[in-house]
Amino acid sequence: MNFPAFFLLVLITAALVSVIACGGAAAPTEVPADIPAPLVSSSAPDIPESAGADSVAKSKRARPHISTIGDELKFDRARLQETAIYSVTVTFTNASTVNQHNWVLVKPGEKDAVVAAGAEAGAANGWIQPDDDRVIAHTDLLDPGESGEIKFKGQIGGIYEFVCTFPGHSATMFGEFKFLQSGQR
Ligand SMILES: [Cu+2]
Repeated sequence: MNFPAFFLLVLITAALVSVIACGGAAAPTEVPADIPAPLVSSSAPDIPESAGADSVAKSKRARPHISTIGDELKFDRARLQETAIYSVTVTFTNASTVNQHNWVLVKPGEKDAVVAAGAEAGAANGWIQPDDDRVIAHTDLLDPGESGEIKFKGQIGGIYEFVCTFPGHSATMFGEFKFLQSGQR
């Protein structure tokens, strides 16, 4: 006597559950109308993520920024460091309101020689001797408030120097650019 009652209860429960499940399933069909909108916006950030090859390529391109410390004859970074990579694009901002500056990357130990040659080359050459093979890369001579970009290849591991070759600036406007080989620290 108890079993039939029990089965009836089970049947009713099962029926109720399926009705709720169907009802529950029916209601969500309207919710997805809302969900697709967030899905669209969340799939947009997925695009850069899925472009894995591209992000790997980007990781081989360093884009350091350097600036002057306001009107001081100093760069805001005394040291830049990159692991040997495909290419580097340095952005240099002349934050001074009065002075012209440049950013010149030179081979190890050649800073003073490049500055001396630049002083002879004069303002007409942006204080850099044309075709100086000790110079790896340099920005233009920037007026106050200007920014310049320079792109160059990653260098063989070592400690290079950067300097502003404007006469009188190199005593304080210089720093190290350290290139590390992959796996080096
Ligand atoms: Cu300078």
